[in-house]
Amino acid sequence: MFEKLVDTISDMREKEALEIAKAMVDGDENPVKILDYCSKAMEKVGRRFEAGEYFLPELMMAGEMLRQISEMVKRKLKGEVTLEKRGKVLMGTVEGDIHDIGKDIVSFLLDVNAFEVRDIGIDVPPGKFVEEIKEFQPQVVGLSGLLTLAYDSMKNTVQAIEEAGLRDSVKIMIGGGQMSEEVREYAGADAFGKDAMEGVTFAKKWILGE
Ligand code: B12
Repeated sequence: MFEKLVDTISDMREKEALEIAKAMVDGDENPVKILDYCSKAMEKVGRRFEAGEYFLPELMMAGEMLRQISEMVKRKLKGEVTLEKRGKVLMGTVEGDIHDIGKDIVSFLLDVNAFEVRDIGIDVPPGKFVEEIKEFQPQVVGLSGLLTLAYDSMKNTVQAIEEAGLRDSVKIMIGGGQMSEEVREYAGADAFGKDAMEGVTFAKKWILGE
């Protein structure tokens, strides 16, 4: 079933992919595992794009399929959990980058794990992060980015937070397709998360000491 999901998404068989996803969500499959396999499918799509087999319309279609599947999973998880919020996380995709599927997954996994999340969207300039930190006062800031140009945006964002005198009040995590431990070091962030669950793990560690 999981392999079929990966194949239908990466082969752009939208109707089938959504049907399979729905059957999995309605069945007893682990919702987080469904999203993991969707990410695998997106990697495949990305490789085909790189190889010149796919173009922008395919990227967009894949993005749309994943958004719909995320919504199904989200509804299912939302129905299962209602917990009192136990800390605040500010999430955004950094300046120059408009990819938001991964960020949205991180945001809603944090949400269902009882964190109050303020998601400030895509292409967010460093100054906007600073403004929002002042207003929302999160303990954790999550920066998402999928483009190599996001490396510098992440660095600039961390720098702006530091210049505003707010660096000691927040822990900063980064993530997204092209990110790595090296980028974390370059940007001056506190942690790099390879998937959305790691984002939840960091928030639990930093906010709840778990
Ligand atoms: C779908 C897609 C798009 C869609 C995005 C739709 C949307 N609403 O997001 C559209 C069509 C808009 C798009 C546009 C472009 N794209 Co694009 N896109 C992709 C694709 C195929 C999938 C991305 C995705 O959604 N993955 C699935 C999600 C779930 O994975 P994820 O984001 O990595 O998130 C997971 C983890 O990384 C983590 N995570 C994410 N954020 C965070 C944050 C924190 C704090 C933590 C802890 C964890 C975390 O959790 C998530 C779940 O586990 C990738 C290929 C790839 N391999 O990534 C290319 C890719 C990212 N795009 C690419 C490119 C080049 C572009 C364009 C420049 C194309 C163009 N010529 O216009 C534009 C960029 C425009 C811009 N300024 O941003 C390149 C980037 C290359 C590079 N080195 O910079 C890629 C890698 C494709 C490729 N192989 O060439 N794209």
